[in-house]
Amino acid sequence: MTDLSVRADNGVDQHRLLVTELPGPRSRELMARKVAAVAAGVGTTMPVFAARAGGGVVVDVDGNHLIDLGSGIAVTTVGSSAPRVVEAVQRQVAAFTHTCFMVTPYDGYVAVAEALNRLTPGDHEKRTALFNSGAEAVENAVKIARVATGRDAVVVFDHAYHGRTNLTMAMTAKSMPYKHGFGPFAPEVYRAPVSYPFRDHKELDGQLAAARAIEIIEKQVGAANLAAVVIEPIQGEGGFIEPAPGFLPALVEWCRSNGVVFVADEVQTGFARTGDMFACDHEGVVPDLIVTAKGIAGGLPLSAVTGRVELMDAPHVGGLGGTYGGNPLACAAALAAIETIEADGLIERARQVERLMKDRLQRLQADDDRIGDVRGRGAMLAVELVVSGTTNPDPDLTKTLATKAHQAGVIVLTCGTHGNVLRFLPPLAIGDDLLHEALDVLAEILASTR
Ligand code: PLZ
Repeated sequence: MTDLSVRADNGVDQHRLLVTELPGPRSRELMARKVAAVAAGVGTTMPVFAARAGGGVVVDVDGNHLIDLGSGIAVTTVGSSAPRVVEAVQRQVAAFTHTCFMVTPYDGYVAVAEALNRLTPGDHEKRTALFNSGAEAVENAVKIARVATGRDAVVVFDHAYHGRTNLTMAMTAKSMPYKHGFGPFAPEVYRAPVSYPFRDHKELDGQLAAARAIEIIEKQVGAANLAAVVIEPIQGEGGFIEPAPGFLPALVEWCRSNGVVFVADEVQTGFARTGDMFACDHEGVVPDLIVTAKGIAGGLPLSAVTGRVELMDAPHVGGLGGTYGGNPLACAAALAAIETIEADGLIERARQVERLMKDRLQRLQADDDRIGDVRGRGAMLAVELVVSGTTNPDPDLTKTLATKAHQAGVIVLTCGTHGNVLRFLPPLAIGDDLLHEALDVLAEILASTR
């Protein structure tokens, strides 16, 4: 029995409740206005408009309460109305909204830089620069690596996702919908094979997968031309692909001995999401530069590049920046989000979410050979769906399951190069009962599609 007395701090009842069909009449009306006013290229996962959100629930404009297993794509890790974030932003908005850090700086920016220098992997001397979006931070990491090394080339991986700007489109692997028709793309971006345990030969362990990538890099790019290797420690949009143990450490070692900057794109994996503060921590990987965004600021737009002082200080004064980068509201939110992660033990909470969800997903898998793989870490988990008795991707089933989950009031997202991965990214403010209920819904839907 769900405890209806449980409420998020902003009063949102923590239970699933459907008072209309989904989408309800108000959402339909708003969707008609959206179609008439918003560019068609900006799609939506669900045709349901949000009114409030908190804890593990999004309330729509018709009063339906949806269980949130998406966190607005891994952003609201501390919750979508985390009390410390709300309070800090309210205090800051009353003080001032913007001066531009490049004009008259303010302490919030410096404090976020100090926090990132302290929290990111490695105890070397670091510096940080702040930006607005994940893509913008990835671009800046490449700028920094290029100026520091005097080299041009950048290596990324199969299934990678790094953003939608011109350079990051070149770095992103998947054509549709991210790149199709939007070229020409930035030059000097090369792609290497990643480690994908579910689809690689069983003998291809992390070391061998790294050796395969390194051989291609050496032959097709040449270490002497290579500024940076950029990789998501667990790939996000590409399918929640967790490389075999040893893959990332071997790549780092090769980068170190060849003067290549190793850049971890932790935009999706960062800030307690994977059961470590950063996914790199899992294997003790120390990136030269780390790119963060999403979970950093409880929903306000902020991103960062943090790294070795000698790399970060390579660009000339005035070479890095932007009008809004490190906006005071976003910095206040980030400091409050970081405090929430540390004070509320959210890293441990992510590990609890993993234990609860993985156990149930693995039990579903034991009875259903369409679940080819259950994977991920912390509150970044996924199932890869395949045609029964094969490893062939089943994007149609994935789409059907997602749509049925949405209609039942559970927000889930899909991902993967083949669109056959159902991913789960609950906010860490969600309760166990809601996780169980969402998994009950998933189990029913799986049974109904057999
Ligand atoms: N790097 C690893 O996951 C953003 C994209 C959703 P921005 N992922 C969600 C979509 O369809 O646009 C992402 C990421 C990784 C970079 C980015 C880009 O971050 O803040 O969206 O620019």
